[in-house]
Amino acid sequence: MSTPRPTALVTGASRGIGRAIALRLAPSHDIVAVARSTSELDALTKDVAATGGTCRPIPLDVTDGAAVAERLRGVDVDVLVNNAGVGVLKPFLELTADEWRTMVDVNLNALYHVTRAVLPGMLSRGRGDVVNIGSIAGRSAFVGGSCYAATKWAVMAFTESLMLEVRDAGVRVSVVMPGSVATHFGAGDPKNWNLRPEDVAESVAHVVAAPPEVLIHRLEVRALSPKRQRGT
Ligand code: NJP
Repeated sequence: MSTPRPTALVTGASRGIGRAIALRLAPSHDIVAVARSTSELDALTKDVAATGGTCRPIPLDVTDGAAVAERLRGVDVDVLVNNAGVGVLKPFLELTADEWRTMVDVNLNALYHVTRAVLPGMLSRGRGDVVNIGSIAGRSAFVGGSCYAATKWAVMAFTESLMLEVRDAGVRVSVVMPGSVATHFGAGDPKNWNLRPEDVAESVAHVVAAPPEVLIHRLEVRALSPKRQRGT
């Protein structure tokens, strides 16, 4: 009898880094893909199936706590990747209250909703991985990042506190902190030197594949040099 494959739930899987993480983990995990865009989740599901994997799309707004609890009830998750995030990067006085609230809701409050839904199962099984996608903005502030950087600092603190809380129960909690990645995130066009979403996905796969007794708690991933064209 074959052993069932572990399940990886990825939020923000419809595009960008989350999509790349889902595709990277699909050869070794059954994927549960969460985001709001149904058509993009369907496209991911087809792409995963084309490589012989399985992907269950769950269209969901991760800021809706009641909907998250309802839709994730009974879903056993071995690996949770809290990746969904938004960035409105502009001077503080130009940020609207709605933009501020959305960033706090998606980048921080949703971590409560989604983690709260799947962590009890991990604790009862005595194993699991929670990988939060932070940012180097969670360590270095920048102009235009008053709210975004604040949410990513909060992700760092949440990650470390939860790690200390659940490590003895066998659950590993980690943060992967990328530099700039070529996605549709925030404003501005991707630069040639940016990290690719696949680079971040590789780091997440590395964290999850660590030997069972090893915890890679914090991983900062940068492009080698903004002064060099990639591949030169
Ligand atoms: O962003 P993007 P990235 N409910 O805009 C989803 C961090 N990061 O891949 O709902 C559910 O391409 C949205 O799905 P949809 C960043 O902070 C990035 O670059 O369909 N899902 C989409 O799948 C974030 O934590 C850079 O619109 C919601 C995804 O989030 C993570 O990387 C640098 C949602 C966003 O895809 C992924 O960002 C860095 C909601 N309410 C850290 N709202 C970078 N790109 O440079 C959004 O250091 N989503």
